[in-house]
Amino acid sequence: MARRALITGITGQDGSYLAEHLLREGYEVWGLVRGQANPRVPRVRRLLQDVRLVRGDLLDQGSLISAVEKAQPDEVYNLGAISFVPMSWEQAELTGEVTGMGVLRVLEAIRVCSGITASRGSSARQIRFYQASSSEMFGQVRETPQTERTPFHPRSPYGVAKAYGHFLTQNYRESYGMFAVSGILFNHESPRRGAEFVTRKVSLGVARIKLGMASELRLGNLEARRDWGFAGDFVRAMHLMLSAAEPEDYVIGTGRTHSVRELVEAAFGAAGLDWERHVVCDSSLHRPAEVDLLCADPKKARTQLGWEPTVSFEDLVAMMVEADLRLLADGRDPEQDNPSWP
Ligand code: NDP
Ligand code: GDR
Repeated sequence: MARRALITGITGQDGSYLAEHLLREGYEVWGLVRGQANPRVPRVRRLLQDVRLVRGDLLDQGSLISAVEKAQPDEVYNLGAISFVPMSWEQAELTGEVTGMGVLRVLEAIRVCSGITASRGSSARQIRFYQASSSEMFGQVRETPQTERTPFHPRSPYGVAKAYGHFLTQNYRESYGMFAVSGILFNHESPRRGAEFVTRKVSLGVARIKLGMASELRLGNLEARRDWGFAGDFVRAMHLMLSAAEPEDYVIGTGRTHSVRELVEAAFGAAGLDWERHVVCDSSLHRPAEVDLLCADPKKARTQLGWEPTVSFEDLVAMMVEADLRLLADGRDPEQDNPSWP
């Protein structure tokens, strides 16, 4: 029998790459989709044809129990979240409910469906659980690079909600003996990245300027530094964590850090443009509290899981710029369509 995986956040960047990876590994893949007429659902149905969809919402406990009962998964990957950091100041309560309490609801759905209680631990056929934790939990970093042991100091309601989900996952592992792990993933990008995140905003901006559709690109803090990797590499790490002999948390990143300014230089350079003629710094895009520097130490993942990133920062930026040039040149809508979906 094929192993079965249930993915929340199937309509997002990571959900699509993870689904493709698990299908290649021979899994039966289920994806949780929400809403009455979610515009991203037809795209998933069209492009990830072998994925089975089940309705549910991270805000609704009963729907998650029903989804687990229906999919009967061996593995659950909780990727669903409000994931855009600036939105978490505007809708802090909703972010807490979806990104934080949503983790509790998925864990409870697994616990209830598995018949686990405080006095009766997990059964032989355990549902393994992966939580999408984030380097945003490190926030104002206490040390560089950041490891699994670096203390958290989140700087946004999003980071705080992720820290709650992280500790809760650890707590369910310790309280109930569940195989529940968190991947502390640093920024990872691709041509499928949402247009609100800085890498995709820049690659789309470069493509629009190159094709004469725009003349400027407005950005916020150019000095922030991030450890940017390729999403396709990072989803492999999620699967490796759930395939390991013991449930443990891992930092996943490349170990290299670049500023937003360096990202901009690389992206404009990839299209043969001079960024200083087009980029406008807009202080209204600065955040109430910024995360200045993130850089992973992925040694544990390398030595225990054998995980390595394969795409460099320079190749990632070039890949995204080329994909957006093709997308816009074909007259397609970046909000609806995506060049490298299968
Ligand atoms: P996206 O923003 O692309 O996707 C978020 C997903 O969450 C979407 O599928 C969205 O579905 C779903 N979602 C939102 N609200 C709900 C809800 N109430 N119930 C069910 N699903 C919901 O994120 P990514 O793919 O980039 O990231 C995946 C996960 O990894 C997220 O949890 C993110 O916080 C985390 N993460 C991401 C990193 C990155 O660099 N990409 C780094 C570290 C962590 P819908 O279409 O219905 O809106
Ligand atoms: P981040 O990603 O907040 O790190 O969260 P984002 O790409 O939004 O910002 C990265 C850095 O770029 C700076 N920046 C801008 N950001 C955006 N979005 N738009 C701009 O115009 C702009 N100008 C400068 C930001 O200030 C910031 O310092 C991502 C998300 O995927 C989270 O869900 C995930 O947990 C973390 O990565 C790890």
